[in-house]
Amino acid sequence: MSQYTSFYKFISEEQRERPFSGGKLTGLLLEVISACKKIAFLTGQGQLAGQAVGAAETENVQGEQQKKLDILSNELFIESTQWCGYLAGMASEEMDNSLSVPDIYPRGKYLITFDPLDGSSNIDINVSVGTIFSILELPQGVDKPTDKDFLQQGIKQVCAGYCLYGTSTMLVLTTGNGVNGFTLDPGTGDFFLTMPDIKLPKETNEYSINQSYSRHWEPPVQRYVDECLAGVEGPLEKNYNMRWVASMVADVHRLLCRGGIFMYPMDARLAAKGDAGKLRLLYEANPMSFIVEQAGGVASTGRERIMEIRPNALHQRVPVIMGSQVEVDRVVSYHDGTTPIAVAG
Ligand code: P6P
Repeated sequence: MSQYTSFYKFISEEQRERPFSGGKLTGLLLEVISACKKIAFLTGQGQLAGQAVGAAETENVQGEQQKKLDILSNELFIESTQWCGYLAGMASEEMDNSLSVPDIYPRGKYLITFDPLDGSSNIDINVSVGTIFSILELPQGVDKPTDKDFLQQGIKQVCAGYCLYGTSTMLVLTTGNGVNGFTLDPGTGDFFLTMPDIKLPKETNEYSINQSYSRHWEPPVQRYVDECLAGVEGPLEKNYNMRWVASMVADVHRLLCRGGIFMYPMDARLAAKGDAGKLRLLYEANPMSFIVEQAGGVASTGRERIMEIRPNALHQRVPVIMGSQVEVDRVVSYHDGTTPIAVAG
């Protein structure tokens, strides 16, 4: 008898505490998790997946070279969820526009945004990648959703999660009642509750940023990172460690496990390209912000709470500074009164 609670038992007991939920979100989540298990199998095969790995001949709407696994993972996600009757439509990093559930299937009350394989450039070097998803409610009176129906503030999310394909496969999820982590048992194909009620430490001595862009950063971020580098002799009076996996799911999972601050801030390089950040609001920043806040952390652009941003485009990019409250609050305070970099229009 496993000492751990299965995901199905956990979510069923959570649902019992919400008698009016009707089980629709549970039903959708079970299909999302089914997609994640299939993606875990594919990524776990590595080069043995033959034709499935390597670069595709295409670019996504972001202008990023797609991997075959990006496209496969996107297709797996759609196939696993569109039929279930709980979903009305979906939006993905890998698709220019949103997709309404076809008329051959019943449409439900939820919308989902997702990045099917975040950090996919790490596949070729066998470093962790992940799936990120966010679940919203279909606006009242809408039957077939279009892009505008997905443009909801992060505070409207009913669920957010990620699946990390790492040394083990982990699902981390919030439905607004705290954050819980589940590990996949490859033998049975079940997820088991291994990190109940995750709480993000308020303090940290670990920061996460791509240091190679430091000459492009805004002064508040340069000031904070310089203070971390100054260590115990500097104003923060402690030594810091630095980590950068270049896979948001892996970097955010680490700070949920042991504290930290993850930053993909605005920089002059991005502004010159006309981008308001690197990471996408609807399927990276918002779901991760929901999880981080539910675990007791803070998620900001440096100048505003990420989950209060009113989206204006499906693939909108934002600056991201999230993690341990004391550190994020400090970086936000350094932004006070400063003028943001003008984005080329
Ligand atoms: P850079 C992966 O492509 C991603 O979207 C995030 O997962 C990750 O944090 C970031 O980009 C890495 O960006 O510029 O360091 O390669």
